[in-house]
Amino acid sequence: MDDCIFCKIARKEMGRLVYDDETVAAFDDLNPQAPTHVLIIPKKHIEKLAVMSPDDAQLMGHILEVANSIAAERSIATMGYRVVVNNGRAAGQSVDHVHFHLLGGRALGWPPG
Ligand code: DGP
Repeated sequence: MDDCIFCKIARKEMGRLVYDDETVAAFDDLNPQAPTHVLIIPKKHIEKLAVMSPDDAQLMGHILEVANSIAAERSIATMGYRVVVNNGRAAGQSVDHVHFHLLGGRALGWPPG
């Protein structure tokens, strides 16, 4: 998608990736809500979680593996961390390219707001 900001980041036209492979990219959130706040995305443009297809299941599972390895790299794995997907406006989704938030490095409250 030409005008999608996360597609541009995945294509390295802006920002800086902290993880990059054939199908997945990750970068630090512009507005971090925790000491570690990384966004992990499929390079394929998928608007939101709800519209993923069965063919995307492996890709989504791979994103969770990437989340685990970034958490280990950032030394937040032992303490605990959270992986969040906001789906739709009422859930707080503001960018229409599915993204997994990896949050950690502090105690995280529950339930979320
Ligand atoms: P959400 O509200 O779930 O759609 O999360 C979108 C996140 O994306 C939000 O935490 C801020 C972040 N974000 C928006 N634009 C940019 C950007 O251009 N660069 C980076 N690194 N993060 C962005």
